[in-house]
Amino acid sequence: MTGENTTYTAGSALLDTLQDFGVEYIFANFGSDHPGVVEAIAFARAAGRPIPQIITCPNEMVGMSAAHGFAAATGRPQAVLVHVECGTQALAGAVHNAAKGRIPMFVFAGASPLTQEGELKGSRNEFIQWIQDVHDQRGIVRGYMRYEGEVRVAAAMKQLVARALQFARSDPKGPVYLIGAREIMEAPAPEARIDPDRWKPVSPGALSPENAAEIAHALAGARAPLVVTSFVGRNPAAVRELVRLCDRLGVGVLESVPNYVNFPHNNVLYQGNQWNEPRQNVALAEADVVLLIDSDVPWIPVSSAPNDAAAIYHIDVDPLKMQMPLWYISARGRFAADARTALRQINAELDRVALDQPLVDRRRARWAELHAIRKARLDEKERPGGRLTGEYLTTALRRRVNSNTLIVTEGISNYQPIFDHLALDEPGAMFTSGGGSLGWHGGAAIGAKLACPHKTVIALTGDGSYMFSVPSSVHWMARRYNTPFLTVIYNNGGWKSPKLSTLAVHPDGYASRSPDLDMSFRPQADYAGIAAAAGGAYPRIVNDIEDLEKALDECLHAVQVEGRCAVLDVRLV
Ligand SMILES: Cc1ncc(C[n+]2csc(CCOP(=O)(O)OP(=O)(O)O)c2C)c(N)n1
Ligand SMILES: [Mg+2]
Repeated sequence: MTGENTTYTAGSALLDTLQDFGVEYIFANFGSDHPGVVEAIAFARAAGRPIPQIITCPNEMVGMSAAHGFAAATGRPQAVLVHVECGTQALAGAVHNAAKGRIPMFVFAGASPLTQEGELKGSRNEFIQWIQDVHDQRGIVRGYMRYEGEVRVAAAMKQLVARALQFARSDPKGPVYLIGAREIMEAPAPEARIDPDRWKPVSPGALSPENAAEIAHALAGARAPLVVTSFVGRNPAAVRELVRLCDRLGVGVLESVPNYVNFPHNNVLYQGNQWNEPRQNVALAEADVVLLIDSDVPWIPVSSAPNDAAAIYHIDVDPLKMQMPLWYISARGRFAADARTALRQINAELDRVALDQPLVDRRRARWAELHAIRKARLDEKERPGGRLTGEYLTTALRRRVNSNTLIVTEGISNYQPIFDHLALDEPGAMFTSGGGSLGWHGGAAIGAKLACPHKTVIALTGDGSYMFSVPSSVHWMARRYNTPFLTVIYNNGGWKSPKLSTLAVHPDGYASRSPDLDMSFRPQADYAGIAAAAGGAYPRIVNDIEDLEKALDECLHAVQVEGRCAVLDVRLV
């Protein structure tokens, strides 16, 4: 090869380093800042050099949510490429979701050229490059990134990418952000590769032996020991240790705002999941020792809290919650440790302890009793011939879920019915965004399907969250990249949650008597039709309960047999 195409630039260095670190996809939205990268991609392809696959993302939030879904399903960080400060802003709430959900990923944005009179290759030649020049592009996302920086010389590109990925993969994991101006991306860079083995993430933190013993003894001697968790299920190996611990000791498990499947829901020790219910949780009230492990919101004190005498032990890779201005629980001990490592240590400690078996049996019997009461309550809501509720819809879905199903949920006011009535046992079978910025599920489903092409991916969403998700971009991408999945819309006619929020604060105010709180979506859009138009999805609306089963089967047929997306819009009562 000859001419300028032979130049190995910072753009090439970026691609090669991502490739060497095992990044499989770059979710990309290009602009005038990217000639160096676009040329480097074409150069690598022409030269037969492997680089990550480029996924064209018409919308940045969808792209970043896809990287999120991929990493949540696999633990493997992917890359997102966006256009200067505009594209960074268009990442929108996906930045929040990745940060709060502790999802590793690498985000790269170009920056406006640094020169304006042709001094360097890449110098300004388009009007927009003055308009997009801002003082603090990185400041847009600084509050959310585990690491952010600027590539100031091409020679530093590989080390900066490696360093950013080291942060992303070390606890607490999360997104990282790098920028590079146009001239930097065009500048020649050294071709020498970096050895990813020398840039491994920090090893998981452990308990001290004394702390492991203290927690093991507290649990072993408790009257009613309870684990509270939200995301221990992020690592299925940690769930196995948790099940072992709870089974041997008779410890109950309460999920609070779960982001993953943290404990088998059909184990008699399982005590349900807690969200915004404005009442005291029974298991939490009964517990005398609480092991809080991997949770950002273990309870909501004004509604539900452990009793004052309970001894609380808190294990988290970040027990200080360094990104949260206000966070406190009255714990007896706080320990910065990885959940799986800590649970394994506690289990090892228990191997040396003689257990009081009658005490273990009594505890187990009490948790089993509460489990059965809860189960009976749930069964009641599943009766055939009932109304078309979120509970009923989820139960119909459960009958079609198996070990080959992967669910992403943005069910919002139906989060709890979804977790309750899917009653999943397998860690990894379902996850949420872990954050609160709506519109995540569509992109996440694409990423999950790229990660697990042989699984049936199902995205559950509220109607509002469906509209937030930029379904036109989602379904264009799903067809273009052959990632068929089923979307089920829990359609309650608009935004129910802000209405519930208002009524919780003003139960008898004007709003409680108002017929219209400006949160209704009537007249409704043809949600499924949007997906059909954008990506050839199979569209289906269910108004009547009798149509539900057949519609679900037909949608799954479209996904599993025809290989196209399906959108099932279920109008709930
Ligand atoms: C990006 C973003 N905008 C606004 C909100 C505030 N918000 C929280 S829940 C909700 C309603 C979501 O509607 P839908 O998905 O239909 O769920 P529902 O509450 O009706 O079950 C809104 C607007 C948010 N969390 N994120
Ligand atoms: Mg809704």
